[in-house]
Amino acid sequence: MAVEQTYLMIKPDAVARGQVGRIVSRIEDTGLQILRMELATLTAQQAAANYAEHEGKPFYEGLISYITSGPVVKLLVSGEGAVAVCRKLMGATNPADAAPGTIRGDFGLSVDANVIHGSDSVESAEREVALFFG
Ligand code: IDP
Ligand code: MG
Repeated sequence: MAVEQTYLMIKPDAVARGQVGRIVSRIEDTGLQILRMELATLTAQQAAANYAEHEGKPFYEGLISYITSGPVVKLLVSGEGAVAVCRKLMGATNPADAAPGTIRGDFGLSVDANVIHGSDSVESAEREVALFFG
């Protein structure tokens, strides 16, 4: 495996519930390095660019309004196999299917309030890092 960068984002529901510290601890516990971390509210344009692959799906409009509904924590994370390590740490998209010990399994409420976003490939990570950290 190679050293990779990935983009993670703690979503508005988890920020509102005060779960940022515990989630960041889990990311640090992997041994990956946090290079940047920032609280911000996404613009509609950033949200649409991040979720372009889902445009037209029944949950798309709700997803855009949810992800722009309040502050998120944007993270740039680096290390060996960072993309896959973080996807494993996050757990399945639907918290009901996510294993205990994963972030979504332990903190997630529903498929639309599922706590955390993480890039799904090195290519997506490059695009998302450029989008959110320029
Ligand atoms: P991922 O976040 O695990 O990569 P994706 O399939 O890329 O999952 O979906 C992006 C986001 O869209 C999910 O994290 C979730 O917030 C939302 N989402 C996905 N599928 C559904 C659904 O069936 N209903 C509501 N929201 C969904
Ligand atoms: Mg995805």
